[in-house]
Amino acid sequence: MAFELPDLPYAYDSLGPYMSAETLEFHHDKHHNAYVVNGNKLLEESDLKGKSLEEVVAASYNGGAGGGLFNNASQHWNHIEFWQWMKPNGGGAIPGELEAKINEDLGGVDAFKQAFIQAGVTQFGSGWCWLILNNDGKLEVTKTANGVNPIALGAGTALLGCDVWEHSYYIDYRNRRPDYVEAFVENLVNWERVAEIYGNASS
Ligand code: MN3
Repeated sequence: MAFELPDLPYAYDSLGPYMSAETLEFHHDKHHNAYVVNGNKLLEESDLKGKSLEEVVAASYNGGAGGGLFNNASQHWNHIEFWQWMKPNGGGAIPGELEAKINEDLGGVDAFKQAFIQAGVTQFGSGWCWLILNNDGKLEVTKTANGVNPIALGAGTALLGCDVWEHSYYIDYRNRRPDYVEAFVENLVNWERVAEIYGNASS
């Protein structure tokens, strides 16, 4: 099954002032599209053609030895989710059941936000910070390098992820990655989407 670039689920100019139309045009139309185009070339030459995207990500990671196919497939998956993890007028209240779980496992919403921002800020170089439901059924804040994600690591379910590659924030925030991750958590996250993934993963 060939990879396909999904449309953004909102207008390019609808996430301002926290993420500009220019950032979304480059990030979605150029960067994400390149993962799709390059991934399809590599998929065509691989024996994973016909597998689901999740299966391609897991199989091509190969214990960390994954090459071009893994990098492009994982970044394709990461970005499909990333667009849906944001919405216009995002942030705000976290749906009750998820908020209770955050309070129980992570010491409260403020502590979660601090940990998530810290993970994004301390990811050296390109990568992602995550809120995952781990294999023990506990919430956990993690970070990964480059395109590595919880599917590759078999680390549980990704409930939320923030792209901390420079292409995600440099137009709007220059070198101020902490300000970007804070704006993501406070003003961009689509918590209904996060709660939906949590509900599916925990039921
Ligand atoms: Mn990106």
